Amino acid sequence: MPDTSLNAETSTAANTATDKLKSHFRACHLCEAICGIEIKTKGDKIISIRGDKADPFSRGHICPKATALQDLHEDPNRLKFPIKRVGDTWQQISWAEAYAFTAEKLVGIQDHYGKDSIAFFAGNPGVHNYGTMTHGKQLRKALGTKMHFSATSLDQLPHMLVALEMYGHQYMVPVPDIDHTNYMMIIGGNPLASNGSMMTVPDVKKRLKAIQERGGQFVVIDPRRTETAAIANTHHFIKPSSDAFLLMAMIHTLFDENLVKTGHISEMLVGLDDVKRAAEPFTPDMAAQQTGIDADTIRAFARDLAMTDGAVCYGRMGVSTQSYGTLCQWAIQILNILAGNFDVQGGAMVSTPAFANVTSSTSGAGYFATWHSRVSGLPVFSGELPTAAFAEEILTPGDGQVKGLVTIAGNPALSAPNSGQIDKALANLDFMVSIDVYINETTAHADIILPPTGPLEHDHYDISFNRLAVRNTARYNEPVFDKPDGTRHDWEIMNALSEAVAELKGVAYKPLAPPSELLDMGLQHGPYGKALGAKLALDLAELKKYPHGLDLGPLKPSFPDRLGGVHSQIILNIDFLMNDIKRLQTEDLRLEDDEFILIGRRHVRSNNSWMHNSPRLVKGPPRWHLHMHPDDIKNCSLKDQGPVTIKSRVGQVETTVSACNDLMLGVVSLPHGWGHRKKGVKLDVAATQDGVNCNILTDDKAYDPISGNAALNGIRVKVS
Ligand SMILES: Nc1nc2c(c(=O)[nH]1)N[C@H]1C(S)=C(S)[C@@H](COP(=O)(O)OP(=O)(O)OC[C@H]3O[C@@H](n4cnc5c(=O)[nH]c(N)nc54)[C@H](O)[C@@H]3O)O[C@H]1N2
Ligand SMILES: Nc1nc2c(c(=O)[nH]1)N[C@H]1C(S)=C(S)[C@@H](COP(=O)(O)OP(=O)(O)OC[C@H]3O[C@@H](n4cnc5c(=O)[nH]c(N)nc54)[C@H](O)[C@@H]3O)O[C@H]1N2
Ligand code: SF4
Ligand SMILES: [Mo]
Repeated sequence: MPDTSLNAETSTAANTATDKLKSHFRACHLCEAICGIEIKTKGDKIISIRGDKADPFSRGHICPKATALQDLHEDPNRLKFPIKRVGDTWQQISWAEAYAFTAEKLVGIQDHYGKDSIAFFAGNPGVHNYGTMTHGKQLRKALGTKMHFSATSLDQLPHMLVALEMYGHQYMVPVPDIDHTNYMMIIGGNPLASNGSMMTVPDVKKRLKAIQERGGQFVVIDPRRTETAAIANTHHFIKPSSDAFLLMAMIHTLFDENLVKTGHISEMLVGLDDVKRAAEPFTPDMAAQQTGIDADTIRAFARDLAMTDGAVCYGRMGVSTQSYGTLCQWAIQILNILAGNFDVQGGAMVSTPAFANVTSSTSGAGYFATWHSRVSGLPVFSGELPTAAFAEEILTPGDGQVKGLVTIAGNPALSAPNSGQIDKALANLDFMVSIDVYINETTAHADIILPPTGPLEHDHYDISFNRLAVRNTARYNEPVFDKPDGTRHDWEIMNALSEAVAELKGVAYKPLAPPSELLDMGLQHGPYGKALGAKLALDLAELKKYPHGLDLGPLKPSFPDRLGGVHSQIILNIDFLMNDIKRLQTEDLRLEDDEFILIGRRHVRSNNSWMHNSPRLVKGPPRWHLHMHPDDIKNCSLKDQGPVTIKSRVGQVETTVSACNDLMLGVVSLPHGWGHRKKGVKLDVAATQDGVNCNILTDDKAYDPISGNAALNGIRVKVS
């Protein structure tokens, strides 16, 4: 059992009685919506957390997770100092000892087994933490390993791969111009629960309703009548994993009914005829049989997209993390392009952020399939392998087997497919270090945990999400609290560990400047920057004058200027996707009589696997039940609110089933991120919750074969 004296008091010794009430403005970093918040403090205490009405982007909107920042900040389970495993207990050690020990272990394993015997797993919160964004690669570079995995391949890899192949840069991802669109099609996304993804859109409900108020409409296509579907103009059930048929049939219809109009980007397009030929077999009638959406409706979708002034098609997790993830994301781009909705107001546009703006000649464009994983031959994407291959690379003996692991802000034991196998793999390592704030299902396997400061103890700028925002904005926020004595930021840990590794290897290491200095440079050289003579003359000092955030205006058309250099065209007929269309033609989605299809589910009071230790978020009715249509419950002789066993090819779980009219017949839904009662986990509040880990059921062999992205949705299960 972990030693409970780990978190020696680190209070900044404030006397709250005499301290003044202070207001701090910052962005909530918990999800992609980056809402502005106002945190009132007295000394080292948080008094209140509210929406920041003066934030021009979020306009005061927050969700229940924002106030949970206080729980996170005050959480007695949150680690502050390094701990090292000693038998079955943890011992607090100094940072110096922690760095030396970790570097020695990592380099020792490499000396024995080779450079690539050390792997990395980087999780989602790293993208929400700008110190991890700027410094995350340092340690990997210092170790020189090519074995890197992340949540990208459990998520948005298809978006990035399509952006790379079509537009020439992995980060050139168009976002819906939601504030000006008159028709929005949402496929496999539930922004009312997720608050938007690959589309930074605070206050999404109001923004969706505004489409309707200006006479437009939005439609939702989802196997579940979601919270978003409930307020949409229309909702259409779709059979899970059949979306590619729908999208191809819509492309077919655009050609068939002469609705293709490519406007100002016509001259940039390569391969239009190939796309037309590829879509030919996918008639609306054929797609209707596969999807369950009737042919006339499919034709009407295509017409609405092409004939509405300012329309956009947007697809998210439901169509990314399934077996046709890349094909779906490609088809969505194609639809927006062919229907005249690409790079136009109200359509899909690439943002122009103040920091890390992307053109096709921006460095870090990315690369794909230049080498493949050792065991299953899955393709590399921009320096990382699909997480579907993570466990087998640890468990399969032979040259190149992974023996040591570094996790950074990730919880693959709950978030990656076939968790049973992941668990085995983590237990099989010679050494594991986690840069993380909790002893959770993953880090409980570590030999050493190096906890960074909490979010309110460091400054903040959203690198990724400003880039995906539906309006150009920038916001820098100072830390709310001073860093407690003796604690370290993520980026400081990364620098120090890299230095320790370099020293052991006998090479020089120059620590990377603090994130704020890198940000300052980037802002100066960005599109609004001082260095480029822009009117705003932006640098960090200037940006600090806008504590509520700086509004940089609506999205604007930016092609062809954004293209150039090696990638001056938009490639439509990507070879491997043209081939994947042939796979689709022979796809058989039929189920056996007693089979169900498992999909996921998100809830606004939960956030992947790591916020269930917040008392205020987990209160209320349980959110981890299996949802199932009442007729299916009856047919399976189950009882509403009764026990249920769910079985897949790789695993089995027992949980509680709830009748839910919002699900399509034959589809069951279980959220991910639950199941915190494992031995060794130190999450006292989360442990009071009964949920099970749904990734015991998801299959490491179920992935999109193009990208290797995990198919977390559309898993065949039996229910009893
Ligand atoms: N079945 C199923 N599985 C899924 C999904 C699904 O829809 N269905 N969704 C997938 C998706 S989209 C994602 S993004 C992944 C997420 O999966 P992961 O990224 O693996 O997991 P998280 O639950 O986000 O866990 C984040 C970890 O970061 C730690 N942490 C939090 N803040 C910080 C910080 O500031 N610094 C550091 N160093 N650590 C921090 C937390 O303690 C926790 O251990 O899950 C995927 N898994
Ligand atoms: N509250 C909260 N917010 C979050 C998160 C969270 O865990 N909680 N996680 C964050 C992260 S990491 C991400 S990546 C985003 C995800 O953001 P979203 O993608 O908006 O979130 P999901 O709720 O996973 O939405 C996926 C939808 O796809 C549907 N679906 C499943 N299978 C299929 C299919 O085959 N076809 C179609 N058409 N639909 C399908 C599901 O029913 C679901 O409604 O949310 C982010 N925001
Ligand atoms: S929607 Fe909620 S979790 Fe997301 S940024 Fe806003 S307040 Fe934070
Ligand atoms: Mo995600």
